[in-house]
Amino acid sequence: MQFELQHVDASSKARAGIITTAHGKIHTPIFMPVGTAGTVKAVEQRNLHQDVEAEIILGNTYHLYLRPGTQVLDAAAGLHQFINWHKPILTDSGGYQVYSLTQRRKITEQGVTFCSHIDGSKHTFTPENAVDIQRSIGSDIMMVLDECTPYPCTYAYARQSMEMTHRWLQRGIAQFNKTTNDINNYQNLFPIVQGSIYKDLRVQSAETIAAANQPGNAIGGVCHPTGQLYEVTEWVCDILPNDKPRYLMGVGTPRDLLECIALGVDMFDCVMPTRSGRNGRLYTTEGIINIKNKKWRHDFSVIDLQLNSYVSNHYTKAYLHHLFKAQEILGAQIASIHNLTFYLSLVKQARQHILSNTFVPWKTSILRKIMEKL
Ligand code: PRF
Repeated sequence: MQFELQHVDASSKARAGIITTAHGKIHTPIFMPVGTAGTVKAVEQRNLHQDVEAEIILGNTYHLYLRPGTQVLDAAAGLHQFINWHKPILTDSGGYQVYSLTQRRKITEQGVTFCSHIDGSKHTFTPENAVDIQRSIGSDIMMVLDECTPYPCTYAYARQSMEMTHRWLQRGIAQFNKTTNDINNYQNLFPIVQGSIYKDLRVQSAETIAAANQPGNAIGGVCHPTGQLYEVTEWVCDILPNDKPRYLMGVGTPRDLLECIALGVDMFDCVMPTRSGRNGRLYTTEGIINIKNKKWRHDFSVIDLQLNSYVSNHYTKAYLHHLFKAQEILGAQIASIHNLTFYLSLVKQARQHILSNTFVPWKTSILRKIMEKL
């Protein structure tokens, strides 16, 4: 994997770059739609290409391992073939989903043992098999197994957990280095910074992760309120190497994206555009809409004239309101495609403004508009 840092904004730390993978180029800053179980929920791959213009999507080791399982993925020659998506894929390592989805789980030095949320069956993820499963998936970027500390979390717990995540990193790298993959020869492994909200731990973790010298680096564990999200992101970005992409995991709102781009983050993923879409919450260039609200019942203007995707500039708010009221599946589809188009368009505009050194004034003016509730 190659990362070309093209430009750093003159009045912030925002960066524009290009990542080259075996499945094509990614222009950063980028947002990655979340395709948990081999599907970006309610959005067909063709729409991801043609409407959303996604350059990379996410998959989850946890879900894909439980279903369809590595036997099917191996027989299909990997996830790209299986789902008919031939651009880059990043997979999360499974740890985070174990912590957020399963009730009974046990974390030890060896790994994490959990019961499937599907049928209760017992499984163990280790730093080694997390790499092996992601080899079967064939993702372009795989993540190491980590522990995402809960929030809030004591200093003592955060330190112990971070140290274990660092030991898991060494095991993950060792496994990565002694395995290969016929279906994707150019897989990459990203380590993850942890350390909760404690500055000395975050600094120590960022230094350890930088020293691991992988092709890109991720920032995890930032599930906490906005103020600390920006603070933690800034501490870590200032330490992670400039010549490698930085991925902030699971973030966030349009505001979070722009504020963290300003701090030097290059990659984001979040379920927000798709999950909010399924709930009838739309991000538009005019502001935020709850399409279920009766004020849209007679509004025959299109969802968003300024976005390029077909659904945004052909279907009316009144029609989408009706689909949600009638609980029609098409409502969730249109809203998900629309919201993803909005997110991808936002990072694309951010990139253009970084390249022309107008990012900071643009960010201020656009945030005022798009975060307003309509
Ligand atoms: N670790 C992993 N995946 C994640 C996170 C993390 O810390 C987050 C942060 N909340 C989202 N996804 N492996």
